[in-house]
Amino acid sequence: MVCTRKTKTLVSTCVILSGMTNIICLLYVGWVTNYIASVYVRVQEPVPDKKLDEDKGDTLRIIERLDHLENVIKQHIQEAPAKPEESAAEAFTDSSLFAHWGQDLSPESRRIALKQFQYYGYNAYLSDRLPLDRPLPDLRPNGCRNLSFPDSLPEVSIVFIFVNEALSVILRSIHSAIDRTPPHLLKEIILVDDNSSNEELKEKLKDYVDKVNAHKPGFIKVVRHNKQEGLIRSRVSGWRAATAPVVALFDAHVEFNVGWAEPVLTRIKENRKRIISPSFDNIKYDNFEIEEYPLAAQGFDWELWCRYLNPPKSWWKLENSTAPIRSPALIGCFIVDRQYFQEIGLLDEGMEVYGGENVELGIRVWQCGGSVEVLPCSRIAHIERAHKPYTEDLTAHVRRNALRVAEVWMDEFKSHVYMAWNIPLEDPGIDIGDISTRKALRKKLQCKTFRWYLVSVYPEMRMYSDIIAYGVLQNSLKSDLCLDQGPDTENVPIMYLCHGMTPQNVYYTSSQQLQLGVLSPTVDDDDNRCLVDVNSRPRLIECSYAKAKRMKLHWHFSQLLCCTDPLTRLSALTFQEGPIQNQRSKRCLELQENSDNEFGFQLVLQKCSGQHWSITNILRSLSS
Ligand SMILES: *[C@@H]1O[C@H](CO)[C@@H](O)[C@H](O)[C@H]1NC(C)=O
Ligand SMILES: *[C@@H]1O[C@H](CO)[C@@H](O)[C@H](O)[C@H]1NC(C)=O
Ligand SMILES: *[C@@H]1O[C@H](CO)[C@@H](O)[C@H](O)[C@H]1NC(C)=O
Ligand SMILES: [Mn+2]
Repeated sequence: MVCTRKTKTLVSTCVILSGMTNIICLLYVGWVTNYIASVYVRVQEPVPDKKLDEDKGDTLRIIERLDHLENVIKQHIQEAPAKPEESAAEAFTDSSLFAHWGQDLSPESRRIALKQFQYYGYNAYLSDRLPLDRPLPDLRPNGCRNLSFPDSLPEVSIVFIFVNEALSVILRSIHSAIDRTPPHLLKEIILVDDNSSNEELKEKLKDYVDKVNAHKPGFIKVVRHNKQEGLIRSRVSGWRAATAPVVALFDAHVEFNVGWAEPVLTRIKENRKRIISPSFDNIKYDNFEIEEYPLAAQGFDWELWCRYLNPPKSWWKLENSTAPIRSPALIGCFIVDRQYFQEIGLLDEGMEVYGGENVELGIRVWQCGGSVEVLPCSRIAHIERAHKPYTEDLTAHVRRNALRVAEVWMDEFKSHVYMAWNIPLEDPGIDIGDISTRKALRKKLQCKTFRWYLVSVYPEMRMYSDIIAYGVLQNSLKSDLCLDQGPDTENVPIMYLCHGMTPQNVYYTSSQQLQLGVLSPTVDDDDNRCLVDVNSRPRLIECSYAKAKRMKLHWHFSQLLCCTDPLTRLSALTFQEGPIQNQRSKRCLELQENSDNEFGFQLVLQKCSGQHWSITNILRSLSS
């Protein structure tokens, strides 16, 4: 689970965690509480409110820059010379681990704590020193304590999956599950060890399990993978071992809160086609304090990273904070009727490692006649790690998994996933494996279309059916440079060495807008930014704003070669390299030599001199 909080308008600073393999970006949450899913994004201290209005005009859009930053910083880390052992002490004070914790520790303890932190992505040193049965604040909305539930509810098997998790964190997950689930409802606990190499997870964990099972034979079952299968197939392994009528699939770094089970089991008993997520709170990775999160539905962006959403309008209208929240997808931990889970096809076991399976499950359940909901009265606290054990090349796995979802479930909207990842729709050169059984499943279950899903279940998602070309934009004068949205703090596009990451994503629409940067996922996010001629200078302005203010945001790009395809007899819309010319000002977007500039060229709007641009992918043919 990597959904973390995010915001709309924001200000940020990024810090490098000394000695760590990833970065943590400090993001500031603006006026709409919103969230984003990304391993590299994490909310930290809010910055005071005043920046908001000041920066309204040329708002900083750090999120759109994260990919770029991430790369820059990774390079920085790689290039940084390895620190000699003695000077490592300095790094201790820099680490985010010690920002809110551990100031009083001895240098030796700090060294040990930091080492564990780097290994686990959370403060295992502290976890080892906290009671396994520590109390949690009851964060349920008020009405929850008042609800009554049927006497007879189905039993549940709780599955915890892990790889190289700190033993104390696993044990606290187990303890909280046992302590806060009514005993007659908890049939068993299943531990799935995805081939951990960590020694303490062998003998010590076994001792603990044996001790519990001495009192309750068979109560804790352990499933060990003799090769690493990834989180997706680990969940399915856990499900296979489960015997109760309902199965709860969780990470092993959680703490169950009071009364979590009854609302869930009631909803599933009423209708077995409901897949339920609890509401999540955060266990801070540094000091293990519980941070209350606002109620949220769970969705995704067009790269299919999960993200938290505001609950839908229909939910607010009920004015009942205990009512279930309809959710387009799942974050990854959920509770499901054991047999129904099989009937709808478990998880896509053709996916690798991590990511996308939760989105796929949500889409599939909705399209195939079930539903997904988040329950406000069922709360689980979960550690959002500073970094994950499955990090190696995580993005490549998420992308591959996302393409499987796109190909099987998204019909004509699959283009959106390719566009968001900025890869060609035809022959992208990514092996997504065999999807025939998933396609057969969709057919067998007679599932609805993705358009139905977008309209009925996820109306917040933005549609981009008007995009006709996308990719990076290169100029004939110097083809190793690409149009780029430029420094975070500015709305001035630049030419930069081509790296093809989000800040260089270009989208050209049938209404002749040129959009730059990340594809805005939902209507609650900032709009995309459009290239605009502002007083003869190229600028990036939110498209809806530019349109409302009647700014010069329409660009004629290249020739449309309209000809009839002899085979299909359709008029095909094709692009040739060509100039990019503003419709109203008639000025062209061009490069001008400028030796002051880092790469020798500067982006200008000027009288057209015949420079040509090319964009990587052409998307649509228009039927005649
Ligand atoms: C439910 O809570 C309200 C206050 O929020 C209280 O007045 C009422 O008595 C409670 N009902 C029950 C059945 O406990
Ligand atoms: C992990 O996998 C290796 C082989 O890849 C195997 O030898 C080892 O026993 C496995 N460890 C566990 C705990 O299953
Ligand atoms: C609020 O929602 C809960 C849970 O669905 C339900 O049991 C309760 O009746 C609702 N209360 C009102 C006043 O509608
Ligand atoms: Mn997790």
